[in-house]
Amino acid sequence: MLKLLLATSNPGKISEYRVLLDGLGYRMTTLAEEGITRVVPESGSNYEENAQLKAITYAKLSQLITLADDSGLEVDVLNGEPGVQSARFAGETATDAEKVSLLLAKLNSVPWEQRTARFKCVIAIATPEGYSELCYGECQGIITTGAKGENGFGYDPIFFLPEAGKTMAELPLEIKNQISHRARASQQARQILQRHLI
Ligand code: ITT
Repeated sequence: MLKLLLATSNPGKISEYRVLLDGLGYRMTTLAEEGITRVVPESGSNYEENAQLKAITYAKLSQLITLADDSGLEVDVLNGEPGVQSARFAGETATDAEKVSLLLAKLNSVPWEQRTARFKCVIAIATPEGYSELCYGECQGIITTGAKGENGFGYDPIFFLPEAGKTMAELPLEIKNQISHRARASQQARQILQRHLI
C-alpha cells in the first residue's frame, strides 16, 4: 500500500486527517514514525507559501507523497489577525490556553455582533519530485467571550458555530470533520490523492 506522509507536528491535525483521508488506499504515516526531526520554518507570507514549503521539503526528505496544511483563524475586528501567525500569536512556545487568553483579552468589550471570524485551511500535496497542488477550506463562526468544550485543539474552545449552537470544542470529532475548514479542504485533497494512486 502506498504511504502518505502527514507532515505536521500538531497531534490534533494528525487525528483529524487520519479520519478525513481514510479509505483512500494509502497507509498514513507521520514525521515521528518516519524519524524525521527537521523543523521547516514557516517563513512564507501566506498560508499557500507555508503549506507548499512544508509539503515540498518533507516530500523530498521522505521520498513519499506528502500532505501539509497551513491554517489559521482570522478575526474581522482585528483586520484578519492572528491569521497566518495563529500558531505563534502569543509567542513561539505559548500553549493553546495562552493563545486563547490573549485573543479574548484583545476582544474584551467588543460586542457579539462584531466578533465574526473564520478558520482557513490550505492543504498542499507534494510529490518527492517537487510537484505540488493546493486545496482550500473555510469555516465561519463567532469568537465567544469565554472558553467552552474539551475537544479539538487551538482556538476551538472559543470558536462558536451559530448553526450548531456550540463551540467547535463542544462538538465530537465526527461532527467537526463534517463542517470544518480542514474537512472542506480535505474533500479536494481526496480527489488529488485518488489521482496519484492511478
Ligand atoms: P504544523 O505546522 O506542524 O502543521 P501548527 O500547529 O504549527 O502545526 P499551523 O502553522 O498551520 O500549524 O498553525 C495553525 C494554528 O492555527 C494552530 O496552531 C492553531 O492554533 C490554529 N488552528 C488551525 N486549525 C485549527 C483548528 O481546526 N482548530 C483550532 N485552531 C486551529
